[in-house]
Amino acid sequence: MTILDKIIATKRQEIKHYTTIQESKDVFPEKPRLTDHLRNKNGVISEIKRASPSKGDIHTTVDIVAQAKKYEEAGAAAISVLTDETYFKGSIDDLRLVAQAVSVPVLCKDFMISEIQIDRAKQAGATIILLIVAALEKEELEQLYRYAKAQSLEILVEVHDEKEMALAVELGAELIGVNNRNLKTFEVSLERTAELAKNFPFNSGRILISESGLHTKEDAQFVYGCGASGILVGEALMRSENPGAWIRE
Ligand code: IGP
Repeated sequence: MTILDKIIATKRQEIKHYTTIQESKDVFPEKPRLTDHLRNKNGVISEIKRASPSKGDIHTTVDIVAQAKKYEEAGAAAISVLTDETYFKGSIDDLRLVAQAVSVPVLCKDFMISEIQIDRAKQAGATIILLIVAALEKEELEQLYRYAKAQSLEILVEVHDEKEMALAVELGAELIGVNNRNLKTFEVSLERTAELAKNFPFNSGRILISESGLHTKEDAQFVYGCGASGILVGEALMRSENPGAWIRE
């Protein structure tokens, strides 16, 4: 059993207890679309990541609102919030707090397998959701994609190889993320982005985002050089004394 299988099995149990609030009094500042931003210029999707199965605790006690504001002030294109509790020590309340505090697009980073998770993400103020191709059957992927689209959410479709990329393209995904980390083995290589950029349909208006394992300015330049318009960075920002400077560079 891979770690991804384990996470999905846990998720199936967790979602049985999920409920959505019918009427919410939460107020969220208006947010632009990430797709529009990245069509015009490159950008950093900055992540709030307290812990992970591959790295253990990263920064569990972080003041997430302060961290999110640092990201926003530095010009982050979007903020990603890990909401998985069991493996990443995040929560849907983390997402809500961030979405209330900032005016940049907010990505609910979780392992989506059911529509109720999409409802919850939206109610907590997310404007983007993640769909991981490796975690879903084709029919589930299509169904969740359609569902999120109907809610006017933006959808980041995450892939790791050519076969998954072909599925994402067929789906009509505009935001396609190449995860440099293999969620089954934890192996990280920026060559994933280089490889998958070779046949990427840039000319049909698709946007390539390089995710994970980016630690330095050189790493960022390497994947931008491959054609990525966006980068998704978690650990490096969470460990940085000055995440704003990292983003500005
Ligand atoms: C960030 P990193 O190596 O910068 O901390 O990675 C982000 O790409 C990573 O958290 C991630 C992720 C995921 C986490 C990418 N896809 C899917 C959980 C589920």
